[in-house]
Amino acid sequence: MSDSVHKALWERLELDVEAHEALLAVLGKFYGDIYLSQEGRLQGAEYLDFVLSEVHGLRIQEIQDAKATGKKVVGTFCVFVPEELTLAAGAIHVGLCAGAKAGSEKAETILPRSTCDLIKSFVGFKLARLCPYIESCDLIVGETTCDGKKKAYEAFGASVDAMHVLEVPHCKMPSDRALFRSEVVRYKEALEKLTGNTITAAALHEATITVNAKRRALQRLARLRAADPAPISGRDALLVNQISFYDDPTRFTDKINVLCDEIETRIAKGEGVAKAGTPRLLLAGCPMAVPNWKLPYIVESSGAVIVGEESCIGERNTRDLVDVTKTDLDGLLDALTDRYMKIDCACFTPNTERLEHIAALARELKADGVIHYGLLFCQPYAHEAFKVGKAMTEAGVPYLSIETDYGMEDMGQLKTRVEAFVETLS
Ligand code: BJ8
Repeated sequence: MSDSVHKALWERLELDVEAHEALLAVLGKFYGDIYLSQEGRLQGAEYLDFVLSEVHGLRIQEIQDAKATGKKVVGTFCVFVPEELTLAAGAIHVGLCAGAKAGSEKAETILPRSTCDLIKSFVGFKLARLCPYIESCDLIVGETTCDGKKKAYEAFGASVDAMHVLEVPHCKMPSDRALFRSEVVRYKEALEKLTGNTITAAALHEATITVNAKRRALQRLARLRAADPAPISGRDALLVNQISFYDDPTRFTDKINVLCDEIETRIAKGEGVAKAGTPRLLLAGCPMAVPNWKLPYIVESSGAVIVGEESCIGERNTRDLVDVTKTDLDGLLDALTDRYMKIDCACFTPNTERLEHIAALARELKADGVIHYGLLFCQPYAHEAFKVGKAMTEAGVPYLSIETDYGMEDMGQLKTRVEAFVETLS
C-alpha cells in the first residue's frame, strides 16, 4: 500500500496520524536493527517481514473491508479469551497487547505509576490514538486475571464503545471450572448479541479445528527448535508467535507450515542460525508483545540462541489443543472450558504445574539455561520467579531472573548480566 493510502486509512480511524507516523518510523528502525540484520534467516521469514511491514497497513485494510461486509472485530488482551467462539460467531479475533512505551505518559494520567508496562502500553495506545486495531474493534474483551489488568479495564472501558470482562478464576477447583464454564457461555452470548449470529455446534466445531490447526503449526515449530544447531533464531520464532495474534488464522497456519518444511530441510542438512554447541536458552515468564524484542535481542547478541518461550506469546498459548471428538454444543463448550482451564498463568494459585512445564520444556529443547523475564510491577510473575529459580536449581538447570520494563535505559546493565550468565554456560 502506498503512503497516501496508509495515511487516508489512519485518518478514517481517527488516529493521531503524526504521532503514529513517528512511532512507525522508530519501529521501522528498530526492526531493521534487530531483525533484518540477522544472518542465515529462513526464506520463510519474508512472510514475517511482510506482515510486520503491513501490520498497520494491509491487515488493517483487510479488517476494514471485512467490516464493510458486516463482520465484527473483537479485541483481546489475554489467551484466556476463546478465539474458537469468536470465529464461530463469524467475527475477527485480534490481540491488542502492546510492547512499546509510546503513550505511557498519557496512561499514567488514569493509572498508578506502579503498573506494568504491558498494561500502560495498551491504555496509552488507546488514549494517544496510536493503535488501528483498537480503533477497528466493535467489542473489547478484558479479563480478571491480575489485579493490574482487572482494575485497568475499569478506566480503559470508559474510553471504548463496548467492553466485556470475562471472569477468570484464580484456582482450579471444581467450583472454579464451573465458574469459567459459565463465563464461556456468557462470552458466547455476548458474541451472538454483537454479531446477530447464533453459534451452532457445527460452526464451533469448525472454528475449533481452525484454531487447533494454528496451535498445531506453532507446536511443530516449537519442537523443531530442539535441533542443534538451532534452525531459527529466538527473535524470528517470537515474531511468529506475535503475528499469530494479528493475521488471518488459516493464512497464518499455511505460512508457518511452509516455514516448518523449510526448517526440516535445514535440519536435515545440519544447518542453523548459530554454530552447533552455541549456548541455548529458554525464556520463561511474562508475554512479550510487539515490538518488545529488547531481551531476545540482548540474549542473541551475547553469544547465545533462544530455543523456546515459556510465555503466553509462546508455549503457554500453544501447548494444549481442544478435544474435538464431541460434536454437540455442550460437549464442545466443555472441551473448550477444559482446555482453557489448563493454562498455567501465574495468576493462579497454586500453580505448580508451571514449574513442571518449564523443567520439561528445558529438557525437551535441550536448553543449557533458563532466563526468567518479569515485567517491573508484575506481582504474579515476580512471585513465581523465586519458585522457578528453586525448581531450576533442583533440576540442575542454570537460571537467571531478570526484571525490566519497555524502556531502553537498562540495556547496558542487562547486557552485562546476560553476557556473564552466557559465559558460565560456554
Ligand atoms: S494468561 S500471562 S496473557 S494474564 S505482565 S498484565 S500478569 S502485571 S499478561 Fe497475561 Fe493472560 Fe496470564 Fe497470559 Fe498482569 Fe503481569 Fe502485567 Fe501481565
